[in-house]
Amino acid sequence: MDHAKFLTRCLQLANYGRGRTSLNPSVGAVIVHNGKIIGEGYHHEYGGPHAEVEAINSVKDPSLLPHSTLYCTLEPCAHHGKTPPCCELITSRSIPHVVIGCADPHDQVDGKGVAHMRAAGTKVEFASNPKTFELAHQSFWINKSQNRPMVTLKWAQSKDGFIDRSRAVHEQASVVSGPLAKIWTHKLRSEVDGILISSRTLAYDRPSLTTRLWGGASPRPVIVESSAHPVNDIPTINNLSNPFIISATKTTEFETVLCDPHDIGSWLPQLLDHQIGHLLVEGGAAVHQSFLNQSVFDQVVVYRGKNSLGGGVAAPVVSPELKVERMELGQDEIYVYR
Ligand code: AOF
Ligand code: ZN
Repeated sequence: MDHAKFLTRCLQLANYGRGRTSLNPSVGAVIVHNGKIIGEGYHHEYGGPHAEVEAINSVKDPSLLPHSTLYCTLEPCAHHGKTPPCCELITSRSIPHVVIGCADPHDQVDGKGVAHMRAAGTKVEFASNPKTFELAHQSFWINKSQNRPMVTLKWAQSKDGFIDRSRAVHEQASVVSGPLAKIWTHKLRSEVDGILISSRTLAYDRPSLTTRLWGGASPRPVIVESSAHPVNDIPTINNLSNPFIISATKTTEFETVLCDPHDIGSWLPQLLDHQIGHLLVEGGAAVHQSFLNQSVFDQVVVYRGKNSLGGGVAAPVVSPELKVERMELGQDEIYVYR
């Protein structure tokens, strides 16, 4: 059977939900009869129907279900959460064969979906490469296993390793990477739930932190406030939609986590309570370096531009032990470290 082909289609479908489902996983499912896809679905939003429900409901001729195979990226759920258990829907519709990308680490599922289906006589198989599917659901796995958001660090550096020249706050930032890298960043933003910068970067770069060059919702801005750059003194805070402040003191009307901002482990898990399952950190260099030093990151995306700056703010240092993938994007190179 073409398990790989249909599971790949499930991954494509899962990608449509990415950035919209946290803290739930972004799952895709297809239903196949006689080698043809007769139903497809994905989890669209937190609290909404699961992928399997969408796929089953999309089948035009339900009499084919007892002769079909259901493929899905994640083990069908076994619990009553915001929606009823998918494994019971599958057995009630007499679907005889299910192929799963990877298990669900949620403690109320974790093998119970598979056990229910097998007990009902359903043939249940797993993909030969579950790691691929765990990676597709990486933020969900990290949320469940480490009780914190997934963290992606991202910056652009010049050919000679600087993220900016040294400059005054009113001067424009140096342009380090090209226009395609900017679009790629907005795509990345559309896939996450929160975007973090320091109040220093807010003052110096005046970013809007949106997905305006790509589709999808903009992530929630998270500002780490330092006493040298109080948020109240930075007028561009008002350009951000519903910012969330990490600070030692409550200095604004915005929602604030009171903590020691330098101790990342003390406040990061609290972002889960605000539906931030995947956090993109966009700088500056000191914030990136703290995440690196405290080993709180899952992925690092570095753009390397074609021009040199000859000096300025040095780029953070990534451990040479991490695994790296290299891509080219227009005039820039992209390195993804894990
Ligand atoms: C599936 N298919 O498409 C997704 C699943 O509160 P609920 O009912 O939405 O349940 C959320 C949990 O269900 C979530 O934590 C995860 O274990 C599982 N997500 N399961 O069978 C899906 N999104
Ligand atoms: Zn489900």
